[in-house]
Amino acid sequence: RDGLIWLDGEMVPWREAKTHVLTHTLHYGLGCFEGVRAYNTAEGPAIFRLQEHTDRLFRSAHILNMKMPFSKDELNQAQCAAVRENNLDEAYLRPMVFLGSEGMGLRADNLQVHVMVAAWSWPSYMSPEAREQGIKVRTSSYTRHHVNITMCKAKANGNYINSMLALNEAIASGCEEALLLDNEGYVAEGSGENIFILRDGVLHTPELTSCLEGITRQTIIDFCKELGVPVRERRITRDEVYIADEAFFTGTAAEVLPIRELDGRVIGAGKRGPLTEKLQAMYFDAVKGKREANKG
Ligand code: AKG
Repeated sequence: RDGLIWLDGEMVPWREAKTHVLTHTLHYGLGCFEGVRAYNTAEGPAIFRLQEHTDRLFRSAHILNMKMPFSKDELNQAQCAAVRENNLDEAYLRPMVFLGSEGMGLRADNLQVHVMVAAWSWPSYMSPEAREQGIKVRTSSYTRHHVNITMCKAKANGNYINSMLALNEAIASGCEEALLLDNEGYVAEGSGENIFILRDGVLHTPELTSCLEGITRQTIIDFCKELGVPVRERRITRDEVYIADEAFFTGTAAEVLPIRELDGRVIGAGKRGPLTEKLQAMYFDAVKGKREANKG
């Protein structure tokens, strides 16, 4: 790949944006990141909800006790520069905060904190067919984060080990995504997505206990307020997903993704439902700058 990556305040060629094999985060996983998207709008590429993503990255670093060596403004500018200087119209951005290679062992107080922002073209996480027809999901045999094991309010690198175990298990069993339950057995989220279910005109989503404070999740809640669709944040059981009228995942990478089947049970009509379709359309209008929601 060619292009430039923002690393610790400078743009460096893609191939030279390297880190040492003794990088602390590579060994122990303490670090945090964001997934951000830029969409092409009438005024050129615009980063969707840039400030919200930067704010969450700083909250994650605070939770993990990593002292950010840059300001929020600098991080915003770095993300804009990563899109602009790589001449991208549409891009996926990956800011990441990680610890240096000054020492091994679990003590992290004397290690340098590094920050990088990469941007590349990642048009869709799922096929256009999946966006329309929905995906097949299985309930994972792995449990989602307990609030006092990994910190769910941080988008921490290490949290994604659990996600990858679950996703790879789901793929190995012929599904496209995993649904993870929390340590009490209630629905938490997908491997990298929040979940919503519609039942009798009310949209339900798990409360923010064992799932990420998703920025796309919040965007969907805001759209529902506009549409007059009631949203309840509460505990959901897996069998409620089986009997939902519609179900979908949300995330920066996955965008708005219908779920057509969970554990072999067809959900609703077994394809994208009308509310999912409406919210998907609102989402794509918003990210493409046709709606107020695009603050990027
Ligand atoms: C995103 O939605 O951007 C995420 O960070 C989820 C993880 C991934 O799919 O890379």
